[in-house]
Amino acid sequence: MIIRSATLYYLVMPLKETFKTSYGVMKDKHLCIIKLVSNDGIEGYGELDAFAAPWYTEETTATATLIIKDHLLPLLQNFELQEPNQVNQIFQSIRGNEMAKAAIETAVWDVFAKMSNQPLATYLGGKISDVSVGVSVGIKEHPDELLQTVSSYVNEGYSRVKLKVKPGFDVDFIKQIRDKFPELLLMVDANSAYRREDIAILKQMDKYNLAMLEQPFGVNDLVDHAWLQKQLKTPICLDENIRSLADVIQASKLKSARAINVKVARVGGLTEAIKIATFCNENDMVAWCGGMFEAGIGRAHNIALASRVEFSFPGDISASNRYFEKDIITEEFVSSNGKITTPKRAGIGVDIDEKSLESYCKRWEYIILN
Ligand code: OSB
Ligand code: MG
Repeated sequence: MIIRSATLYYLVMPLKETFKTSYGVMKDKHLCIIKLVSNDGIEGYGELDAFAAPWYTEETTATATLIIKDHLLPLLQNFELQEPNQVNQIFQSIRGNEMAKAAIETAVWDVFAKMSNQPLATYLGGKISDVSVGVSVGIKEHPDELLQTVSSYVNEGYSRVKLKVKPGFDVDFIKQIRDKFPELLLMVDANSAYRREDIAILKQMDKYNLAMLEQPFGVNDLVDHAWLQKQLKTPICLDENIRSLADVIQASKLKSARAINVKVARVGGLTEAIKIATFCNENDMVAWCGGMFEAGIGRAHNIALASRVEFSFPGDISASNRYFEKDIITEEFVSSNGKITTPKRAGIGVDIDEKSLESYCKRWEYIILN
C-alpha cells in the first residue's frame, strides 16, 4: 500500500463546558482531521490532537502540522507499506513530535483495517465490544458546583470519575464527592501541580480510597514520583511523563507508578500504545486509555484501542455529547451504563458529517505525495 495524498482540515470546535485544569482554562478544542488516500483509493482518517498552545506538551497545532508536512509525509512518499506497524519504525528518525506522528499513523491503521475489511478494533486484536468509559471533570470554584457536575455524570451511568485537582482545590473537593458517593470509582489528576513540599496534602488525599492519583509531580520527575509512591497506598498513574514504551520501562524500574494513562496522541500512535499496554500487563501495572478531548475520529481510534483486554480500567473516553454540541461524525458516540460500543463496520467505522466538519473548518490543505 502506498499513500498518495493527504488532506488536512483545520478545525476549531467550541467545548460545551469550559475545562479548567491546573494548567489553565480551555474553551475551544483546536484539531486537524487528516485524510490519507492510498494508491487503491482507500481513505484513512486520523486526528491531530495537539492543542493550540504548548501547555500540555511542547507540540501545538502549528508545530505538528509543520512536522507532518515537512518531515513525516515525505518519509511515506512512494514507500510501499506492508503493514501499519512499519510507520512507527519509519518515524523513529524524527525525534519527539508524538502527536504529529500519531495523526498520520492512526490514519494508516484505518486504511489497513479497511483493506482487510475488519473493524479497526478487531484488526488491533480487540476482544471487548462494550468498552468501559469514564469522565474527566474540570476544576470548579466550589465543592457544591463540583458535586452537581459529578452527580449528573454518575446519573448518566459513567463507570468512573476523574477529578482535576490543584493546590487549594483538592482535599475539600475530594471529601465532598467521596462522602456523597462512597462506592464510586474515583480518581484525581493533578497535571503536575504538586511538589515534594506538598507531601502532607498528598497524604490527605490518600485517605479517600482513590483508584489513582494521576501525574502529581513534574513531567520529568520519575525519581520524585517513586519517592511519593513509596509513601502512598493510592497507585500513582503517569500521564505527561510518558511518551514511549522506553519511558514506561524507566518508570517501572524506578517504581515511579503503578498505572499508565495511555494516550494514542501522546505516545505517537497505536503501535506504541499497544506495546505499552502489553508491557504494563506483563509487569503488574494498569494500562488504561486516556483522552485529549478528541472529536469523532480520534475517539474512534481510542475506542478501538480500548477494546483490547489490557484496558480493563475505564478510559477517559466519554460520549460525543459530553464535549461538543455536535460532533463531526454522522453517528455520534453514545454511552449507556458506562459503556461505549465499538463500531462494527470496517476501519474506524464512523463517517465524517461533511456539513458539521465544514461548520468547524477554518481552512484546509491538499498534499499530493508523488
Ligand atoms: O491530563 O488527562 C489529562 C484533557 C486535555 C489534556 C490533558 C488531560 C485531559 C483530560 C480529559 O483529562 C480527557 C478527555 O476526556 O478527553
Ligand atoms: Mg492527565
